[in-house]
Amino acid sequence: MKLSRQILFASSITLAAIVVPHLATAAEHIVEMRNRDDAKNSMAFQPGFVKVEVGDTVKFVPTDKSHNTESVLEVWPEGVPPVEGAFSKEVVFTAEKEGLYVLKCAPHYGMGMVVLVQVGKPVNLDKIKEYKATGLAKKRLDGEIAKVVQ
Ligand SMILES: [Cu+2]
Repeated sequence: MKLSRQILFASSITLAAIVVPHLATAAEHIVEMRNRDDAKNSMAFQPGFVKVEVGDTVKFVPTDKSHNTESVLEVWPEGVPPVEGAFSKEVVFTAEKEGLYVLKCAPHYGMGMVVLVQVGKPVNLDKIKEYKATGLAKKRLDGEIAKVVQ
C-alpha cells in the first residue's frame, strides 16, 4: 500500500512536468523606454526586438520619463488583450499566443519609438511586413523585422 502511494505521487509529479512545462521555465524579459538607446538612436526601446516563449512576460520599464508603451492596434493579433501603458509607468505584456507583436510609445512613434516582440513562431510575419509604420518607425521596425527567428 505504501509503495503504491509513492508510485502514485511520483507519477503525478511527472505528469505535472509534462502538462505545464512552460510554467516551470517562464521568463521575465525587460525592455527599457529610453531617450537614447545603446546604438544612440533617440527615443527608443532597448532592446528594440525581443524573442520570448508562450508563458513569458515582457516588462516595459520607464528608465527615462515621459514615454509609454502601448499596442499598435493595426497589427495586433486578434483575441489578445492590448497593452495600454500610462506615461512614465511600467507595464507588463504577457505572451499568451504565438506571433509578432508591435508596440509603440505614443508621442514618439513618428520619431521611431517602436518595439517588436516575437512570441514563439512568427505566424503573422506577412501581415507585419505589409504594415506601414509611421514616420521613422517604418525604418526602425524593418530593422527589427530582420531579426525575427523562423
Ligand atoms: Cu517615448
